[in-house]
Amino acid sequence: MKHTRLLLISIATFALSGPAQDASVATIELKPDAKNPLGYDKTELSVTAGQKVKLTLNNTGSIAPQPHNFLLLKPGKLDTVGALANAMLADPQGMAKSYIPEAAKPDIIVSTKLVMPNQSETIEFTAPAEAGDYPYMCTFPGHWILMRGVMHVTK
Ligand SMILES: [Cu+2]
Repeated sequence: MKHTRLLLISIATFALSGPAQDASVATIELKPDAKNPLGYDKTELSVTAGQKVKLTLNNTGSIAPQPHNFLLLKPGKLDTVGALANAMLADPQGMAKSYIPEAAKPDIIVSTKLVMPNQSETIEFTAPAEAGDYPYMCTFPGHWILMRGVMHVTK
């Protein structure tokens, strides 16, 4: 009798804390574009300032599979980080560093590691508190020119 009751309580607790109950989390899935292997399928994202974000980079469905990553940057930093990403092409440790430039770290809000074809990675973070347009990009060599987008953060 006692056991049944405990079980019911834990099921109820689980249901309340389950992800489907939490409408305040922005759930985003990004994939390579089905037709353009060097682009994301979404080039614009919208979240609310300070909102919890659960973002999955799902590297499937591309006609030409490639590794990809996702870096969310401070406003106005796309070209700066892009130039650093280009310079990493010559770095023999590039792959091990997920092609995330060390010098770009102050400009990176959040990033995934390099996600191989048919793999995915989910990151959870809090959207910036300041409203604005935050660029995102893939820093695998040669990708960022096309593989980029903007996360609109609104109040
Ligand atoms: Cu890429």
